[in-house]
Amino acid sequence: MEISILKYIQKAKEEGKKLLAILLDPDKLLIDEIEELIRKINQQNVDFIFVGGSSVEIGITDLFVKKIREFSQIPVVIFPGDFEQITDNADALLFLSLLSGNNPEYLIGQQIKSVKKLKNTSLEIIPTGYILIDGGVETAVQKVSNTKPILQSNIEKIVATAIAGEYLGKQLIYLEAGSGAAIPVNTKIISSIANSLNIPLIVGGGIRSKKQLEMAYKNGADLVVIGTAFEENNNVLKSIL
Ligand code: 1GP
Repeated sequence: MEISILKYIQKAKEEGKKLLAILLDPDKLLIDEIEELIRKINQQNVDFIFVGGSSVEIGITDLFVKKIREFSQIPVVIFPGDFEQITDNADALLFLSLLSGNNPEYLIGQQIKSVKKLKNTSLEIIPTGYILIDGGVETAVQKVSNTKPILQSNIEKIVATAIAGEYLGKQLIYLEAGSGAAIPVNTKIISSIANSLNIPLIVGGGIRSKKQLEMAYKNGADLVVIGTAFEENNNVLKSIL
């Protein structure tokens, strides 16, 4: 990619071009499955491959990224559940801070631990405010981060959290219903946040159908992340894109 990944996302937002990332979670996939999955991804209009999970064993994310690189030119972005998942072999890192939930370990603790790894990195580091929304089931991120998601009915708090993220200098806001959410982030929340923010908005968690994808875009998501639907059916992109 000639420009940075953040610039690419910002430019897409300006131009109204909607972006898609496929999440490959090393917690849920085997390394031997990667080649086949990447071939499917390469056939579709996918902008980024996100790699990360809530509790990936040390060293595994790096192996996944290297394997993905063997088969794809699509930029790889680390979406880590903890600092150990960070690998220089990717293009960029979503430097997440879990703004919902009030657990200092995920607000700033993990970020401090990551500094040693990042000092001489070639990774593009993208400051990202991460907001966990109730998706109707207890998700891995909720368990691992030991935080409570914000209820979807509490739009005011969700919007204020996103705006506070922008004021703090985050370059992206990631609205997360959690992997495998039963209920994706509702369109009213997406539109309320999109109307209040100047920075790009990522939406993920529980998006499984063409209609849900289109509604997320239509209401202001700049980038949508799909993981579980693709894991469950590797041909899903054909029907939803
Ligand atoms: C999870 O937002 C991502 O962190 C994607 O969610 O797996 O439900 O698509 P799904």
